[in-house]
Amino acid sequence: MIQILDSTLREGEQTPGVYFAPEIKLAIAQFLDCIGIDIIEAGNPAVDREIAKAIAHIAKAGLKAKIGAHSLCRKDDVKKALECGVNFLGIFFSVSENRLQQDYDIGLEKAIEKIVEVITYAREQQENLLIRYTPEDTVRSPIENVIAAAIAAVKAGANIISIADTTGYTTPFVQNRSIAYYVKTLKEELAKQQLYPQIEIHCHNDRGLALANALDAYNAGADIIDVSVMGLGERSGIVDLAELLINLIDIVEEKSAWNLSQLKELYDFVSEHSHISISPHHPLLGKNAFTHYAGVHVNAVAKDERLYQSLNPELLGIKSSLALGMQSGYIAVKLALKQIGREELIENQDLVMNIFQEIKEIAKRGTPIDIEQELPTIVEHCIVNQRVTSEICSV
Ligand code: HCA
Ligand code: CU
Repeated sequence: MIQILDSTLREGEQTPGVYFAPEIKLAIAQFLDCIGIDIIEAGNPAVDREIAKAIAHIAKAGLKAKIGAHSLCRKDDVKKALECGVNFLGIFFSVSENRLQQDYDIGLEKAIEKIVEVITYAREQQENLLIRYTPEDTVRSPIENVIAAAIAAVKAGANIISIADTTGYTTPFVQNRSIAYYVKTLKEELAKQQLYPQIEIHCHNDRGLALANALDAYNAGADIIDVSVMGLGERSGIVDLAELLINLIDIVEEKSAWNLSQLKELYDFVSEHSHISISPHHPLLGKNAFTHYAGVHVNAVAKDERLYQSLNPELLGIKSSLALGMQSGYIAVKLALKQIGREELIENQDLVMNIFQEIKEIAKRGTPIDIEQELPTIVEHCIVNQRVTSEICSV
């Protein structure tokens, strides 16, 4: 069964401007646990003392999920991470030629020595620790370097190797540039050495392909997929948790693995505390995700929602809705009147037509018309107008 690692608290907090206070982090972790997330990457304790404390707090909260810390490939940092009481540790160190030369100024051999030294140290500290090694920027690194580093890391005690598409470079179907190629090659090469670590993937969204790449990797046999709430993360972020789960439930065998009904509350909570709004057309959780608007659509869904919905919003505890505006048909006005409890007006054809015309005029301001807030006023206005018109006519 595929496992999900959520990194809202680590990668997500690397979104410019985002800061989650420790109690907010704990609440997010509790939501994630409730949804059925397997691993919660809670932060890098070396960044700040407060982050270390928040991780320790989450690690003690008695959640079912594994709680992870992120760490540079340094013994000191690993020590700090383990002091937080985590049962998962992610260590990253790139073996790309550019990084080795321009940043670290060492050769591959030295790099591998360092990786082995730090992983061995972590393993010595904690026998049952899940250790992940990530050759950062994996997919722009020579595959031979990645294989050599991965073999050495697993021999030193790593349980998981993560393929990081750090810059959102991969693209499905392109030979040697797809994440699937990395998943398959790494699995094959490690198996040749009788090594069978789990393979994780971490896809950035720079080209808008994070989700497509994650599904490509799943198809190629990845064991763990990294996500974050709202896809938060550096630059364009990573795979969006809700978008991944809704796609996986159609293809994984154990369909009841995740409790999707918690997603809406979690997304609203993270949106509020990250001060980043959820775009109206965000799949599943955007305001418009289950809202029908144009006349033809509304007429059809009034008979059966499935005519314009392939997803059931009830899975998320959401109800589908209706929007009013320039594209609306006459039927939408009747349905909206029902919605605000003015069903008795539906028989008044002239009034409904007037409301319909007024809605079209208001729509020209170019912002949504709120049915609950605005329609009652529009209705009253049209009733008054109708009365005045009929009085003038009767004089
Ligand atoms: C980072 C980079 C990282 C690391 C992923 C990992 C990436 O922000 O430190 O350690 O598995 O995208 O490569 O997020
Ligand atoms: Cu990343």
